Amino acid sequence: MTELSAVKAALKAQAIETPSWAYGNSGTRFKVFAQPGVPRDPFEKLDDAAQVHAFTGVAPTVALHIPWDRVEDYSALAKYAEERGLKLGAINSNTFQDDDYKLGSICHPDAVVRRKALRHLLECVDIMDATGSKDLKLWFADGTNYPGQDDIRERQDRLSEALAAVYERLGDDQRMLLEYKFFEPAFYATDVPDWGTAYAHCLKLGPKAQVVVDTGHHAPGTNIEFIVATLLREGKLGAFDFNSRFYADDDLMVGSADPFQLFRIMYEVIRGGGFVPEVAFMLDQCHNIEAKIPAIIRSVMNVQEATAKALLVDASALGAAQRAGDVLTANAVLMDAYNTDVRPLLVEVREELGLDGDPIAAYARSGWGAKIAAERVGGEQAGWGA
Ligand code: AOS
Ligand code: ZN
Ligand code: ZN
Repeated sequence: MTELSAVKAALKAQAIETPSWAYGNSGTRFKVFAQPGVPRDPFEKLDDAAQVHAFTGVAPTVALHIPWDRVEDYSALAKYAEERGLKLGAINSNTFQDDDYKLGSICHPDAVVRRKALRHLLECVDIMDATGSKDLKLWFADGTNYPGQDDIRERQDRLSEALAAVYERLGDDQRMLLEYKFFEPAFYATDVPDWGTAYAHCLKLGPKAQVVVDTGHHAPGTNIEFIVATLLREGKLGAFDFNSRFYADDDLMVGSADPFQLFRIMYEVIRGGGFVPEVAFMLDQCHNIEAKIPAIIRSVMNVQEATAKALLVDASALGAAQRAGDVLTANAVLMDAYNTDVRPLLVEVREELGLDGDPIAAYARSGWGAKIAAERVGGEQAGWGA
């Protein structure tokens, strides 16, 4: 059996990055339901993120999104984070909310638009220098809606050229993380649709380029853990954008739609040696109808539960059954771990960290939600679903 102390140590060492945009108002293209007390600026988003970290103990970094989190002085923002026990995490670029990007950004047919998009990406690296962020997370809305609209191959050339320019600009300890998505907002062809395309670009770029797996960006039925295993094997899995999907890029709380899938993914991460600190565990979610801070706390807990179950897989029993070709036993070993109620274990882990065993209840008791609802008037929208 896996040593319990090692499981606990791993759970204490896990770090889950929360996204600044999850704290702000968000919605679908039909409606944004504003919530009382949402942050009005990036500093208040950090105040809320500090609550998530305070109650879970495992959410010490916050991803920023430029321009949604644009501030005058990024070093001051980093200092503000540090004063609250946080660090600034990945910088997420945005080349999709400008009229110029109607036909794409770095893949656009017009070189003037491509240069504008590239300038933004390079500015994001400048911001990383100021914040101390290690990761530049790149998701491109680029693609085409109709066959023949643009040349698929030329768009790949443009993509490759821009990525190479960004790669050149990275410092020694900085990475670029390339995210793929098979559809939306483009509906015919996305320029980075799948892990194979992302992997091919990252391979060509070099060791500082790695792939992001957003769990919501796959066609139904895709075996995501196979992708995880393959990318890890090739040393190219940089990060996760965790969320849940039922139909498309639903951005629901991670582990809510399919906790078994999350467990299988975490098992492959651990099996492939990607656990702490190689692979960044980031959330990429929006909380459109539920209270945001408790939903983020819940999401962190869901990742912890899947991780705990994956850590509990009896590797030697599993290996023995696999080598013996004992299909049923091998499957049973995996399912035993998945079916373990790890909540008491996680209560122990939290108490050993000096935290309340029930972060949701502790947050509710803290009064933070009522305080921000009273103090903050006129919260801003995160950027989605305008
Ligand atoms: C978009 O679908 C992607 O998931 C992005 O990772 C992300 O949600 C966006 O860039 C917000 O920063
Ligand atoms: Zn994402
Ligand atoms: Zn997405």
